[in-house]
Amino acid sequence: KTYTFPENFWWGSAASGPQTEGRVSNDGKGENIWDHWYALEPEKFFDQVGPEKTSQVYTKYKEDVQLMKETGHNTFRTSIQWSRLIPEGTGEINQKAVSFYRDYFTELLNNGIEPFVNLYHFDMPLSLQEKGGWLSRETVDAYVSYAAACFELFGDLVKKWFTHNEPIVPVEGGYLYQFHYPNHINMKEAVQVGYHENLASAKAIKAYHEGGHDGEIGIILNLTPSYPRDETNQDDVKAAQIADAFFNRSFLDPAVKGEFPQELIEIVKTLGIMPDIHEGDLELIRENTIDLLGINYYQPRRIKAKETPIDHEHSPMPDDYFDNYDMPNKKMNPYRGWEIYEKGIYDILTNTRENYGNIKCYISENGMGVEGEERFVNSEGMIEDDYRIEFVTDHLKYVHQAIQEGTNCVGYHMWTCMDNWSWTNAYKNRYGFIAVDLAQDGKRTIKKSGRWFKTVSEKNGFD
Ligand code: BGP
Repeated sequence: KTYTFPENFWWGSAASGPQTEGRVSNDGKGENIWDHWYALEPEKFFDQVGPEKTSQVYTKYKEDVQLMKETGHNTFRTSIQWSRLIPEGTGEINQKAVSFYRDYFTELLNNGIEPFVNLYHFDMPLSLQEKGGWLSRETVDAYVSYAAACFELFGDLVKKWFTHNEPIVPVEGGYLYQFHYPNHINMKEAVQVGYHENLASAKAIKAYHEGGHDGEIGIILNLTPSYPRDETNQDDVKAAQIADAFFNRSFLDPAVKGEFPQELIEIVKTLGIMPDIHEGDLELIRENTIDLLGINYYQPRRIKAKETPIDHEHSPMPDDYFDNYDMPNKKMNPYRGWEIYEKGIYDILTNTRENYGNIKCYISENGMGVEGEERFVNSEGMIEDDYRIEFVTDHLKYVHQAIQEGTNCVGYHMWTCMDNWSWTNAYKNRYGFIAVDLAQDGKRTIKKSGRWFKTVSEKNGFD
């Protein structure tokens, strides 16, 4: 069977500024929460490799763009680091950052690679976090000014914009489950943060559309389909729906439909933790929805009904409404501890077609992190990552099927282009098409998957 994708399909990969650029204070960059947290508690971070030592894209981007070309990229996503462009979060613009991003995006365009640019990838400028970060309405205003500055400064080069990458993750990591700074556990704060991220996104979309720019703007969401343990058990089904409302629909519904899910509003009201909503906010969210949806997919969620009744006496958590179900015999990526379930990508795409007006979308992240890839190096010095080729192929087959059935999916980006620094894993798990040797000043070598991806992109599919 031949799998051929629609004409002009976007083939490429995704990365982010904080994970790739490197060097905390280089050329006027301000501190963000990751620079700060690492300096404060380095023992929290795997191998004590911090965000300053990433893949050094800041100085190596020209070489990297050539490697993207050699691996068949026609598109590539990264993010602007807010703290590089506006070191204090508000106010003065760092002209060196303007030159860097303009040169980087121009280099991509000159090599036939369209830059997709995300505005926020978990990297709150420290000075804004000190005033409350996403808890504070001031941050929403600061973010909208930052977004508008980006559209003005780079809008001639960039035609695909995204307001956030995985906005649920700062909510979960920073305010519920303690894997992002500020490391709180507080459901009321979590709700306020999520609300402000949604509001900030809608306001940036409004600014983009009103600014008369000739591109598209969207949001990138990590969608985790929630499967009930037993589809015939109403309690399991209900629990899975609530998990879906918390983790997917909390951003998907406002982004595409302009409204929050009713179940979520009811829960938040019952708990007495409604966010601070100003007059006009909800209309603004309703009227400023996305043009384009980025879908990150790694793993599904397996859910069962709670065995103990909900107890609101202690501080509430989303998990008061469902339990995670440890399904036996599931396929796992042991290095990341994530389930591999390829059909999940098809279920997400079918859902966007059936329930979200078949919104234009693309797969903005999907990939496999593996530890110790050096052991797969062959005599020519190339990592033979057949498992990654298999992982991507298996997911692409389901993407292809969804497209055949009418889903408006226009591209696929793997996470990631070249091995990069990750939030709490540092360089433990490697995800790239291209290997980075930290011991040899970040020397790059294309892996087998990178060579394979070029053939896929050239043929616009595979056999
Ligand atoms: C996504 C993030 C990426 C990236 C990826 C891999 O959630 O958008 O930034 O890090 O996951 O996850 P990890 O690096 O945690 O293994």
